[in-house]
Amino acid sequence: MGVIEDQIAEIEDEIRRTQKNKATNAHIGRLKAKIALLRIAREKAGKGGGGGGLGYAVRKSGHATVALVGYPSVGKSTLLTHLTGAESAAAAYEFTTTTIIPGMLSWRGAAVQILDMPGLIPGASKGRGRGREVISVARGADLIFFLLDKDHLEFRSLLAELEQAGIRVNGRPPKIVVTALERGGVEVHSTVKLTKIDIETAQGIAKEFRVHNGSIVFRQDATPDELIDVLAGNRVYIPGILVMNKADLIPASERPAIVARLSPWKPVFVSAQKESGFLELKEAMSEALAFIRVYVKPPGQPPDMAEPVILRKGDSVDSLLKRLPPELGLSFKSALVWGKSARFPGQTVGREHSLADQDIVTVTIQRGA
Ligand SMILES: Nc1nc2c(ncn2[C@@H]2O[C@H](COP(=O)(O)OP(=O)(O)OP(=O)(O)O)[C@@H](O)[C@H]2O)c(=O)[nH]1
Ligand SMILES: [Mg+2]
Repeated sequence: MGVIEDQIAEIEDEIRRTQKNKATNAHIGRLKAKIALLRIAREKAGKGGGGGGLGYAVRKSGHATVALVGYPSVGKSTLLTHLTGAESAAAAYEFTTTTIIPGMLSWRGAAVQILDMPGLIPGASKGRGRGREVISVARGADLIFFLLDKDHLEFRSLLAELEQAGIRVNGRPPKIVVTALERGGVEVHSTVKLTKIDIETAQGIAKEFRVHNGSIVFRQDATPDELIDVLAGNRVYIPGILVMNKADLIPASERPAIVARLSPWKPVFVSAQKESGFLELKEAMSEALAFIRVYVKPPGQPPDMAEPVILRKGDSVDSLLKRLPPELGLSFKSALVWGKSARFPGQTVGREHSLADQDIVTVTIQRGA
């Protein structure tokens, strides 16, 4: 264990020993902020000099990327192979997979890249196993499948590993705005009643992040951890789906107990080997990835309804332009939109406009460009 590791362990210990009450809130908040900062330092140190970025050379492709995360031997490689046809060796011993193996799944016109990964075990974020690399790939994914089998129902420790690396599964960015100023101390404002954090704690956490002057505006009843997430700034918010594999080994009578144990998560039961439950899994996947279909209508012609452009909810006209011939992006003037995202049919919009499912879009370009 490194020096940073020791420091983190020491502070975690101090938090455990500290009695939790009103008088110690601010102190605990600052300790948590210190841990967050040390973890950021650890990530930076772990990346080394060479290039940085992903530990593995995986190029994202398709409309979205799904990472398969789970303990060794739960059936990640079997699932990849049966879902996409990509070969990834499966075997009855642990750590069969030692690198990232991609496959492609076509579903309702969308191409989804699935990444098989080495098994993940607790301690991964501290560098155990291939954990660091697995986590860095998961960070870049658009969706995570947590694979379980009946001998590995305890997935919360893996979730904690991802949490420690700044990945917030099924979370949303906290509605907190921090603005740094030159002087005047740190002012705390809120548009809702704060029940989980007090002003002193918020100010103390901000100080740890070197925000000595400025304002913190809470638009939700946030926790100290959520304020730390906003100040740390390197968090990613990724949807996750629990996939209960090897369902062929689970008698129907045992399912309710498993469902109860995993609550409030709702697992999708599949058998990678027998290819059962795949339809439900793909439906859950495409819902989580929130694909939308946008039809392009060349000026003066009917829209091309046969080949929609696949985008994701919240994507803008700019994302659409990236999928069209580059000339359109370069000489872009405006877009005309018909459909749910338009205030009226044929509304003129700019690059920033968010599109909706089934929209029809005409791109107009500058003359002479
Ligand atoms: N009965 C049953 N066995 C399965 C199923 N899926 C996988 N297995 C078996 O479980 C064992 C492990 O499968 P793998 O696909 O290698 O598991 P993995 O998660 O990729 O394992 P690592 O690469 O070591 O992390 C193999 O013996 C598979 O045949 C399933 O749906 N049902
Ligand atoms: Mg494997």
